[in-house]
Parts: sequence; C-alpha cells; structure tokens
Amino acid sequence: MMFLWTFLVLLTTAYCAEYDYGAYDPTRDSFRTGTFPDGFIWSTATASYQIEGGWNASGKGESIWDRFSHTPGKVDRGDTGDVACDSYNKYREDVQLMKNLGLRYYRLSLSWPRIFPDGTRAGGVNQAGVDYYNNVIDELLANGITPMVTLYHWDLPQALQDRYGGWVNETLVEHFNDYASYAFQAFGDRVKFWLTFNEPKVVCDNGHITGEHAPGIQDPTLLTGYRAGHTLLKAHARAWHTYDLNYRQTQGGKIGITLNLDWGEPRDPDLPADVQATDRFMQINSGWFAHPIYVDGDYPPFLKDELQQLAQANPGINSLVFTPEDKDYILGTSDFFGLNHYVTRIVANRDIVIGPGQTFRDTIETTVAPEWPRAESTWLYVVPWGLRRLLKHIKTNYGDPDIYITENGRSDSDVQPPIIEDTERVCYYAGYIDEVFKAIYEDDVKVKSYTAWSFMDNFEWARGYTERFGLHYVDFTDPNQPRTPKQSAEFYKDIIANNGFPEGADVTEMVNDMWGECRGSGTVGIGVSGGLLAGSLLVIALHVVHQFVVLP
Ligand code: PNW
Repeated sequence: MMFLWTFLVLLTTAYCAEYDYGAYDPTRDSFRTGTFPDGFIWSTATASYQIEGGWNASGKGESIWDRFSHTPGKVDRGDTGDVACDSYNKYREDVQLMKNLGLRYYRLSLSWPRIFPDGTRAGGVNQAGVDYYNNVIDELLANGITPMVTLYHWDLPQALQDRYGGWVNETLVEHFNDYASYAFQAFGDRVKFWLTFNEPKVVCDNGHITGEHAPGIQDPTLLTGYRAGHTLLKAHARAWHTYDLNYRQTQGGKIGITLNLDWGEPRDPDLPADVQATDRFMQINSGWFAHPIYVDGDYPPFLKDELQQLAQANPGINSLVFTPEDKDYILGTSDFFGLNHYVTRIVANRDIVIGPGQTFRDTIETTVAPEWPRAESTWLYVVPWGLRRLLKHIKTNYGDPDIYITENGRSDSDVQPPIIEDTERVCYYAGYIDEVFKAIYEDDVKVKSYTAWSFMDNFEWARGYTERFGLHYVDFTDPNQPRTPKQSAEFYKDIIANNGFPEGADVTEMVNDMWGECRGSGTVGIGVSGGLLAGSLLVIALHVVHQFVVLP
C-alpha cells in the first residue's frame, strides 16, 4: 500500500515536472564577449507624441492621443503629451546629446496631423509641420546621424477617427497612402529607412480591444481589434507598393514594418497540450501580422479559424477574409523584419471548451517565473535569453530575413531622488545585447541593428510620466525639461564605441564584473529545477498526510 502510494505520488511529480525557467543556466546565460559585425547599427528610438509636445503648435491638427489624454481618467495622474519633452522646440539639444553618445542612427516618428491637420491631403498641408521635420532631419544629418523614420506611431488624426471611425474603416488605406506618399516625396531624398507602422498589434489590442490606448474602444469579442488589424495590413501593403513603384528607384531606401513579438516557452515542454498552446500563442501573437507579410499573404491557421467563427457569429462582417489578390498584394511587403521586443512568457494550455463570450485567448494561460526581475511596467520582465530564442524563431519561420531590432528597453519608476545610476537598466542592456550577439554568431541570425528604447524618458502612453524608459533623465517638472544622461547612456556609449564587448575593453571588464549581480541575488549557480523541488515537497507533504491523517 505504502509502495503504491509513493509510486502514484512520484508519477504525478514526474508528470508535473516543469522546466525551471527562472534558474541560472550557464550554457544559456553566460556572458559571451566579442565585437558585432562591421556596420552593425546602434540606434535609439522615440515617437512623436511621446516627445514632441507642441500639440496644437503652428497649425497642427488634433490626434487621437491628444483627445484621449485630454479625457479625464484615461492617463495616470492626468498626464498629457501637450508639452512632453518639448522636442518640438528642443530637437537641436537632443541631437547634440545623441552626438555625445556616438550615435550614428536615430529612430523617430512623424506626426500625421502635424503634416495633414485633418488627416487628408485634400484638407491641406501644414507647412510649419513639414518645416519642423525638415529641420530635424537636416540637423541629424549635419551631425552625422542617419534618421530611421516611422510613419505611424499611434497618433492618428482625430478627424479621421471622427469622420470614418478610424482604422476599422478601410477608407483609411487611401488616406494613409496619401500621407505616406507625401512623406516619401518631401523627406525621401534624405530618409532612406522607413517603417510604415509601429506595432500594429498594440494598436489593435490596446486601442480597439482593451481600450487602454486611444481611441479607447473596448470590444471583448476581439472583432473590432481584428477589423482594425485588417485595415492596417492593407494600408501597410499599399504604402510599401507606393514606395516600391514610385520612389525606390530614385531614392534607393528601404521600407518595412515593425512588429512587437513576444516569446513563449511551454510551461511543461513534455506536455503536448502546453507545447500546442505555446504554438497557438506564437502563431497568433506574432503571426497575426508576420504571417501575412512574410509567409503566405494570409493569417496563420489558428487565427483564420478564429476569424471564421467570429464572422459566423456576426453576419455581415465578411471583410476579414483576404482575397487571392489581397494575399498577393500583402505577401513580401517588407524589405526586412522590424522587431520590437519586450515580453517573454511561460505558456500553458487551459483545458476549456470555448463557450459564449470566450475566445481562443481563453485557452492560453501565461505566467512568469518568480525569479524573473520585473521592471516598473507591470508587464515587463527581464528575460534576455527570450530574445535570442525569438530571433531564431524569426529566422526559421519567416524566411531568414534581415532583422532590424527597432526597440528594446526597460522602465524605471518616477521617484525622488531620480534614478540616474540606473544599474538595472545597464544590466538589462548588457544581457539583451549579449543575446543578440549570440544570435548572430551562434545561431547565424541576420540581425542588422539594435535600438534602445528610449533615447530619453517620455510620455509612456496610459502610464503618462510614471514610467521612465530613457537613457536620459528628463525633469518634467522643470519648464526647461532638462535632460541628464543616466549611467545607462554612458554604458551604451561604450558599447557603441567598442561595437560590442571586445576582449580586454573596459566595458567588457565591467560587464564581466557585474554579470552575476545582474542575474539577481540567489539565482546564480542554483540549477535545481523548481518543478522537481515542488515535486519533492509534495511527496514529503503527502507522506506526512498519509501517515498521520489519512490512515489511523
Ligand atoms: C512599445 N506590451 O509599446 C512602443 O512602441 C513604445 O511607444 C512604448 O513606449 C514602449 O514599447 C514601452 O512601452 C509597447 O504590453 C506597449 O507588451 C506595450 C507592450 C509592448 C510594447
């Protein structure tokens, strides 16, 4: 009897043996030194609404983020982007700070309503807005910095939201194309790297499903999010073709899109249900936009099933199917793979039958390892190796493209005294950049750039100024918005100067010295699987119960 009991317990333990994703794994986590390939691009990024301010300066139209942040209750502490970092006026100072870092690239975005105040070409061009971007671009180039320009980083002209309902309306495809064409024609003589959209998935999820972002639409059925995504894919493809047909030859630039991709690991790698759930997680989260553009012009299989069910439940909505012409038009519309990466999760299957009011998302459960350090943002955990695995996944699943990392970074809290010695951000960049290095040299992934988010603290969307992602500290309480380089800025400067971590360089020594500490106290060297540990405790506990409670 005792033997059977023990056997059953051990069987259960083995069955629940999850991989311990929180433990230090020397083969995975150790520091690898060396320099990046010649010509590797080191960049930093910002976005128009997050830094410019000048929300109604010199003819600028209102954007959905102006409207949203001016609506009480939408942004923490009632913060707005009205002034933000005031880069509308302080861009020259910003460029000097970039120069001080040795930066040769800078990713910025254009505000559509600063150029077309009502969103349409017919509504007229705001020359002051065009002048502003000409000045910024010229200032960058005069200082040896190459601009990488995003056309849409979430600040849609409010007029297009009011008139058409925003991205759910396919009329926006042509309006976006007019705006993009205008930008190519006005700035393309000097801008050679374009991104159409920043993170379309966040536009859909946060703007059209949870409502946490502008325009604040809540739709738990997900339908509104999928409709917005459908338009975004078409608008992206339309703008790519416009560049390809009318500007590529004369201007000689590159154009693509940048997607935010999360990495998922199955909670129990030996449990097929968890492995399948992880596959669903990856197919749908990453594949929603990557699959149409890089694989076959269409949504990934799981998502297609989901969309079919939604269409059945909502008669009249059949626009979420791409025609053969659409697919031809969308496939291959990115000259590279633009990647923003922040999130790694442990994924498990939830064994439910999808009922009314539920979606595929309810069959996926995501968690994090307790050892993973969290940044200030509730969703942001530090898991450097997740980036390396994700890069390999992109190589394998999306045709081994050139990958441009266009964002990666970590948030601090807004406390007094301010965090200028941001050692945790230094650790973050050391860890993530080293994983990019391993991906290039060990996995043969073609990574062409690394971009730190962000150049400076800025308006962090619904979190306002409560979360700080910058390499530079910005004092938002001072009308002059002074910028101060943090420790991470100095660190990034050294990485850029050394093109990575060459043997013997000071920056390499520094990383070597802090590597253990960066991994968090207690995790280094402990290779014990949490699953097994939990299992053993369970065995002991059940024995105790067995001996003293269950049997007399
Ligand atoms: C990106 N998530 O947004 C944006 O491109 C930036 O504008 C933003 O400031 C930065 O990341 C930091 O948030 C994201 O929940 C927002 O996984 C949310 C998520 C990911 C990216």
